[in-house]
Amino acid sequence: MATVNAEPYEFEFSLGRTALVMIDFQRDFVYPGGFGESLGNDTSRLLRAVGPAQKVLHACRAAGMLVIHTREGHRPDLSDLPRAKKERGNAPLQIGDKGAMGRLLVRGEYGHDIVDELYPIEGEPVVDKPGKGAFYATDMDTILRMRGIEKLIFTGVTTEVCVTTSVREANDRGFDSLVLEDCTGSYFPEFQQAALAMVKAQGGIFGWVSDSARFLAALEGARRESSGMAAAR
Ligand code: C5J
Repeated sequence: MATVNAEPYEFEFSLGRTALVMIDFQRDFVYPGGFGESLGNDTSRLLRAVGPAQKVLHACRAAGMLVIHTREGHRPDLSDLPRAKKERGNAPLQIGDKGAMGRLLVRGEYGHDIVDELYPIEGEPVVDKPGKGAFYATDMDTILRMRGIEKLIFTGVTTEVCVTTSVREANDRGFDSLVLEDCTGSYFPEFQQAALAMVKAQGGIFGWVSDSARFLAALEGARRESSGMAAAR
């Protein structure tokens, strides 16, 4: 068992029952020329989360934890894109229109895919989702339950939209969620703070919040403990 120093109190997890969830680290959100920028956002605020998330990703892979990635996007014929989502924002470019990295938020396009630094490797499930939440209209819940997962470590973008929508969905399905603050990003600093405050309010009404340094320290402790136990056998 590993214990992470977190708010509102310590978060305990075991390697075999915990998954790292990487929400929507797609070029369309993180880089200029994608969907995020088409809505008038400064993408550099999201790029800051990539370095810390990469450290966590490598450590979780080394520890043998399940890593699961999500991507927000739509079928090329846009048959799964609700009118309300397409028209919302009244922006000059809409989902499905051609941008600098291909058609915005369309599966198979360069911009829709995950940034190189965090690219999935063989065996890591990638969940394509048409909505904000990782569980809506996806097989996320099935994949987690088939592996006996009970606890989720959340990273990703954007904090107040797809990350915390997924945390709320996970909460209602009985999972415990820990959000790593510096591995998440928002285009709006005030929303970053507010979204994380909401997760941990009222004794952790949706989950826990910590950061990459505190999580990595706990993971290292768990790894040392399990290799010590293996050596003693
Ligand atoms: C948004 C997301 N912000 N992944 N998507 O539209 O947070």
